[in-house]
Amino acid sequence: MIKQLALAAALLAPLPALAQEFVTNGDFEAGNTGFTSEYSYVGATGPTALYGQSTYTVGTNSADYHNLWASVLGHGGSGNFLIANGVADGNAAAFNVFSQQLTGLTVGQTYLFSAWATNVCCNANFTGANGSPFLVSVNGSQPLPNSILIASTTVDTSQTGVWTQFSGSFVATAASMNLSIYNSTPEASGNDFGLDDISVVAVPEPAAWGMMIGGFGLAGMAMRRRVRTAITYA
Ligand SMILES: [Ca+2]
Ligand SMILES: [Ca+2]
Repeated sequence: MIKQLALAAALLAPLPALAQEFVTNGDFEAGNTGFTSEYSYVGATGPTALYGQSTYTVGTNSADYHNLWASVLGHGGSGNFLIANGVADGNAAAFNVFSQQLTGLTVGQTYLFSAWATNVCCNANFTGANGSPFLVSVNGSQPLPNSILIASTTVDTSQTGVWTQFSGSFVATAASMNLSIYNSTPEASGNDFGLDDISVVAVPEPAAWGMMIGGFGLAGMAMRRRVRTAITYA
């Protein structure tokens, strides 16, 4: 009976966490660490702190860094996020705003990338054009097609401060691959954005689910057999 209870408890126990996170500090709560950027980091706050194209910081409110930016908070309403003054597409010296070497990947495994983006431009004092499409590449920096394009999104001026999730999947071709997020708008002015909660997790394959379900089935049969055995000989 104790064995049966133990087996039943094991079957009822929560599944081990399938979603191992492969991105370090993707929520930026540890600050400006764990990733590299071709943008220039600015540590200080101030009304002109992020005036320069291709500058970025990790902060809690975009309005602290640019007097034309809206007051946008981190994804979920608080916390750190990456705040960037996006540069025009084609500026190869400052292309990737976020890059990180993913490690521990399994070749052939499918992974799901996702991240949240928002437009921080602008407040009512800004009268220029806007629009910040993102492209996300994996395994290499620019230019495409040397890297794998896995996701893109566009955050426009009417969506200032609205966090939008974008996602895509890729198959690992090496245990260590580069994840890069870059901005592809051709217009520098008004092209300013926030990023938060960048994530890469393995996608369970149908075969894996089948094996898991099959495993439960076998375990269930084993338990039923034990129960019958117990009844017969008790
Ligand atoms: Ca955050
Ligand atoms: Ca800009």
